[in-house]
Amino acid sequence: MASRKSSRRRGRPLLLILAVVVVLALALGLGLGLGLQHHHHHDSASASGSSANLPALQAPAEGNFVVGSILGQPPQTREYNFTVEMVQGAPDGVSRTMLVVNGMYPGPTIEVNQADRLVVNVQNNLPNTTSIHWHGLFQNGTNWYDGTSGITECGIPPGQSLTYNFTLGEFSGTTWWHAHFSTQYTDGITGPLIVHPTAPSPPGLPQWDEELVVHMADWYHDLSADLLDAYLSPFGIDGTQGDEPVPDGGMLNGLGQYFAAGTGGSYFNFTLQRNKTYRLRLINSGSFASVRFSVDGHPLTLIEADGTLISPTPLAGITLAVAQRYSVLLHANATGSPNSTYWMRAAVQSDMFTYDQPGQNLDIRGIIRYDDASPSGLPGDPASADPGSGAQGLQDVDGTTALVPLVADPAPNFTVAFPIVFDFQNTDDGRFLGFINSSSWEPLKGQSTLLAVLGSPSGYAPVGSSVATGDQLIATVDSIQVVDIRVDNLDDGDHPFHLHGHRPWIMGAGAGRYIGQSLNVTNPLRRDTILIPAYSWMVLRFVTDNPGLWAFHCHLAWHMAAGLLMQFNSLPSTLAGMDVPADIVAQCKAAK
Ligand SMILES: *[C@@H]1O[C@H](CO)[C@@H](O)[C@H](O)[C@H]1NC(C)=O
Ligand SMILES: *[C@@H]1O[C@H](CO)[C@@H](O)[C@H](O)[C@H]1NC(C)=O
Ligand SMILES: *[C@@H]1O[C@H](CO)[C@@H](O)[C@H](O)[C@H]1NC(C)=O
Ligand SMILES: *[C@@H]1O[C@H](CO)[C@@H](O)[C@H](O)[C@H]1NC(C)=O
Ligand SMILES: *[C@@H]1O[C@H](CO)[C@@H](O)[C@H](O)[C@H]1NC(C)=O
Ligand SMILES: *[C@@H]1O[C@H](CO)[C@@H](O)[C@H](O)[C@H]1NC(C)=O
Ligand SMILES: *[C@@H]1O[C@H](CO)[C@@H](O)[C@H](O)[C@H]1NC(C)=O
Ligand SMILES: *[C@@H]1O[C@H](CO)[C@@H](O)[C@H](O)[C@H]1NC(C)=O
Ligand SMILES: *[C@@H]1O[C@H](CO)[C@@H](O)[C@H](O)[C@H]1NC(C)=O
Ligand SMILES: *[C@@H]1O[C@H](CO)[C@@H](O)[C@H](O)[C@H]1NC(C)=O
Ligand SMILES: *[C@@H]1O[C@H](CO)[C@@H](O)[C@H](O)[C@H]1NC(C)=O
Ligand SMILES: [Cu+2]
Repeated sequence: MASRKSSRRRGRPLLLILAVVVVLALALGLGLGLGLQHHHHHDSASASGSSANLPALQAPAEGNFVVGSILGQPPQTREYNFTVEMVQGAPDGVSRTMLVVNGMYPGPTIEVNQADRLVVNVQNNLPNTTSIHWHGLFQNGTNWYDGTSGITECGIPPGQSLTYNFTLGEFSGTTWWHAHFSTQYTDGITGPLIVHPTAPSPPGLPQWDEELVVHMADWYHDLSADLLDAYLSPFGIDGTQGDEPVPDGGMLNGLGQYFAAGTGGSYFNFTLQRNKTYRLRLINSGSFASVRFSVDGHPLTLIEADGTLISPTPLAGITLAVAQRYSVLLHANATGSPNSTYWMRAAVQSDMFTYDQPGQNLDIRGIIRYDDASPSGLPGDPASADPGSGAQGLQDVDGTTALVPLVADPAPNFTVAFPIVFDFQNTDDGRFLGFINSSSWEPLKGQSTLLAVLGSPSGYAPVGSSVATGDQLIATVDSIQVVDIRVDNLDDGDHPFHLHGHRPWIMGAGAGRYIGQSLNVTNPLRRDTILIPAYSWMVLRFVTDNPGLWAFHCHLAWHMAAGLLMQFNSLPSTLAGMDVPADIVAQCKAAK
């Protein structure tokens, strides 16, 4: 178990400064220089020797991002075949080894209606274990298909396969799927997941004609396993323990622009029909940075946040924290550009970056092209990001406090509260890890928490909160209760926390610590990924009516891998009467 020692981060203790000096001297002495770790293949022709035989990444097709045609179809089972594999790709002009599904980045868009059954056969052709998580879905009665390595499964071993088979339940809206093993999704194992509602649209929801998906991310030129090693090493990636790997660029629907390497990749193009209204489903599938989305010449109207419909809110642009989603409406009637083309912008936000990344380009773009535009015309004036005359005075909005759900969904009164604190700490073995209370999570070896709980329903993680073997901080509730998670962020960074299997109400938030401030029960926002700002408190509320082990973690890939994760164990007595599929149990045995 990793026990903590001190909680200093960017106020460096003298010891660490000395250690950095020693390492600098060593590195110089060995002729390594600094920065070697993270820009060794900026030449687009270069690739690591082992990648010579890898298949090539496919170019993203516009059709993978057009959805909506299945809306209204009768309930049915929709089947997808996923092959997870290594490919060689240069999505921003820089060649690297990527981990992807079916040779595509982003992977195939999954599109279902809420009453459907989804079956995904996943074949793992990687040299490492993998698993696929269906972000934001409830998995009510099928906790074992949540896809969380170490928690609900042990991962699919190399060469093996697993069929995920579940219904959608309460969720409808915009979400995504991604690998949930270490930092693997950072390398490309992600894609959109769109769930259309079966219920009719509520009054007040504006109509649209077409639906498009915009899947955005920050982007690294190195394999995440290597970046993670450097991040968790005694001296950190840049000489300072805890400084997260800084991305080289970003992606919009699988294309980015990295000009330092030469051509700078390409731009993703959407063709729009004049006078139609489009629902753009925005996803930040990245690992570290928030992304601000806007479209030159077009004001936007926000209507959805993480599956919750929002009272229509006009805005100039919107910033998505990692793993958050929004839907915005865009009316295609702009006239300002002679070529009838406009930039879509995915501006990668640098506020969390702690060191310079040479060559970095954070100004990531795609193109919206009207059907009356010449096929080769580029948008004018690249420097202008003006949302147009219709957007005078429009602001962005805060995704935690400023959004009002379209359909009132008042929170029930809480019955049980779990206070927690989180921060980053040095351990007594010299590591620098994320802690919730005094635990830094590590996946169990050859076992999932789910199987551990099933093996000992009252003993492994008794009702209440406890720290089980291997730093598993688990809060167990064995009856239907309304839980308040009272979070104090004691860290100097903002963290997008995600609760699996639920869409909690955000009951209140503010600077400092939670000392009983009043909460908002009237119509608080519900969303599954919530940005918790530095040095602040937040109260999240959910109902334990969904049996299983549910991870609650920071979605920054580096922080989750550094242990910033705890689990809720809901209704273990109900779970004890359910059978975990034999293949999932067998894959845990294989992982031993
Ligand atoms: C998935 O693969 C199986 C076996 O190869 C095949 O029978 C099935 O048609 C495939 N399904 C889809 C949706 O491609
Ligand atoms: C999926 O689960 C349903 C319900 O348990 C079952 O009827 C069906 O056969 C399963 N499908 C596959 C492909 O395993
Ligand atoms: C597989 O895991 C090992 C150990 O973490 C790592 O060194 C290696 O880079 C990983 N391979 C890939 C393709 O991610
Ligand atoms: C779009 O709407 C404008 C204003 O109503 C109209 O003048 C124009 O003809 C329309 N264009 C198309 C292609 O429908
Ligand atoms: C585009 O349509 C919006 C209403 O959706 C209107 O407010 C705006 O003036 C129109 N812009 C142009 C250039 O016609
Ligand atoms: C998108 O359109 C621009 C302008 O016509 C073009 O330069 C670019 O190659 C297109 N992108 C792709 C991926 O085809
Ligand atoms: C229109 O597109 C062409 C071809 O890409 C480009 O040369 C021209 O500068 C564009 N016009 C404007 C006003 O940007
Ligand atoms: C919730 O609590 C408030 C005050 O604390 C009380 O007025 C209200 O009746 C309670 N609601 C329910 C459903 O118990
Ligand atoms: C976290 O620590 C606080 C303070 O020691 C304690 O009151 C709380 O119960 C702990 N939370 C959990 C989930 O164990
Ligand atoms: C509670 O949240 C709603 C948004 O859902 C907002 O309109 C209202 O002003 C908030 N009330 C308080 C007391 O903060
Ligand atoms: C989960 O299913 C149970 C039993 O069908 C139901 O009572 C409960 O409300 C469901 N919870 C969610 C979150 O869907
Ligand atoms: Cu974090």
